[in-house]
Amino acid sequence: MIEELGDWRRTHYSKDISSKLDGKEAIVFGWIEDIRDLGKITFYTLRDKEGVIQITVHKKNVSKKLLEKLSLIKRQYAIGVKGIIKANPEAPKGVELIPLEIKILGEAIHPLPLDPTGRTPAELDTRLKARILDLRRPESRAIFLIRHEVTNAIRSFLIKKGYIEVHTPRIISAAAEGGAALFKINYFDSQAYLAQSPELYKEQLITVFEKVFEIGTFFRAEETHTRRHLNEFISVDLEEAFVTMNDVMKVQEEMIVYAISKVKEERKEELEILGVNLEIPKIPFKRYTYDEILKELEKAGEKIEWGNDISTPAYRKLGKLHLNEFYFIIDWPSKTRPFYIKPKEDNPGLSYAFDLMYEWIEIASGGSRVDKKTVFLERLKEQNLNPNSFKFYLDVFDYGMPPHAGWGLGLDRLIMALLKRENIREVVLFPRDRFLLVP
Ligand code: AMO
Repeated sequence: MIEELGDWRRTHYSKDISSKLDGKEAIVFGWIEDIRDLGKITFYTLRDKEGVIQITVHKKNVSKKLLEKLSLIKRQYAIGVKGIIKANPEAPKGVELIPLEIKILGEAIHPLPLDPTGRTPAELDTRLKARILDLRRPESRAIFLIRHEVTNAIRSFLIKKGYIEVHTPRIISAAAEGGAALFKINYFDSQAYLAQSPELYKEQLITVFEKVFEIGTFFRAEETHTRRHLNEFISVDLEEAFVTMNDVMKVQEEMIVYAISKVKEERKEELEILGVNLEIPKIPFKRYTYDEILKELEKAGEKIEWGNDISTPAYRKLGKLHLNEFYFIIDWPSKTRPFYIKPKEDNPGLSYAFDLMYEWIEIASGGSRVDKKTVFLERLKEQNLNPNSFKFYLDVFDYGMPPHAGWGLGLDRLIMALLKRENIREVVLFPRDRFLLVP
C-alpha cells in the first residue's frame, strides 16, 4: 500500500530535531533502519541524509488505524512521519518524535539481499551486487561524503588559484596514452575511441586560457584485474602555460594538503565511522629521482634494469619503505614515458616527468611537455605512432605553443589512499572492471 506524497513536505532533517523543539510539530522523511518492538512500545530508527531520529510509538496512545499502518512497516521502507517532537533524556540525542500520522512511500522486499546496517558483514563482491543497499551502510556513506568533500576542495582550490574548469571530449579519434588500452566505439560510419585522458586537449587549451583543469571520467580498456585499476575512473587534470614541472608539482602538493585539511574540518564524524586518523602531510613532499628509487629497491632485494618501468612487486616493496608518505619520483627515463613528455635538453634519455606516490600506489603523473614540433615528431616516431593521427595537435605548434606543464591525478586512487581502503572499488559508487558492468 504505497501512498502519494500529496502536500506533505519536510519541515526538519533529523539533525535539526533537538530537545529545544519540544512540543513542536514536524514532518520527517527517510528510510526505516531499525525496528525494536518491546511490547507496549516500539522504536523505529528513521534515517535521512543527515542522520537518524527515533520514532517512538506508545501503542496504547495510538489510534487503531495508525497502529495497523505501523504494523506493515519493515526495515528500509521509505516513509514520511508527521508527529510531535518530544524531549526525552533516555532517547538517543535526548529527543524523539511521537507520530500522529505516517505515509508509506516506498516498500522494501524481505529478506533484503544485504543488511544495510552493516551488522551482518558481507564480502565486497556481494556488496557491489546490491550496491545501493550497501551505500546505505554508514561506512559506505562516509566514504562518499568524504569523496564529495575532497572533490569540492580540489575544485575550489584550483579555481581560487586562477585555473579555468574545462570539459574536453570523451569521443576521440586517436590515442593519447598508448594504443593498447583504448575502447573502440562505432561512430556513425567511422571508428572512434573513448578518451583515456584529456591530454592533448588540455595542452591545446593552455594556448588560450593558460591555466586549465578538468575533473572527469576517462576510460582504459586495460584487461588487468587489480585492486587499483578500473576501466572507468575519475581524473583530475591540470595544465598550465609558461611554467615547468616543478611549478605544477607545487600546486599538486598544496592542493592535496588543502583537501585533507578540509576533510579534517568538515567530516570528523565520517572519519570516525571509518576509523581513519587523517594526518596533514608536510610540504614539500619528498622528491626522489628514478635512479635513487632503483638504488633503494636494489638494497631491498628488488633489482630493476635501468630504463624499465617499476614492477608491481617493486612498488609493493617501496610502499613498505615509505609508509604513510606522499612522495614524488622524478627524472624518469624518456622511453618509459608518453610521447608528450619533454626529454631533458642536455640528456634526452631522461625526461621531465614525475609520479606522485602514496606508499605503493601511484596517485598522479605529469611533467613538462614537449613544446617544439620537431621534438614532438621525433617522440611520435620513437613510439611508432603515426603523425597523421595527431595532425589536429601538431597544427597547434604553428599557432604559438608556449612551454607548459601539467598532471593527471586519479581521484579514486587519492580517496583510496587517504581512507586506507585496500580496493579501489570501495571508493567508487558503481565501479567498472572487466567483470563488472552491472549495476
Ligand atoms: P596516467 O596514465 O598516469 O597519466 O594517469 C594519471 C592517473 O590516473 C589514474 N589512473 C587510474 N586510476 C584507476 N584505474 C585506472 N585504470 C587508471 N589509470 C590511470 C592514476 C594515474 O596516476 N595524461 C597523463 C597525465 C598527465 O601527464 O597530465 C595520464 O593520463 O592515479
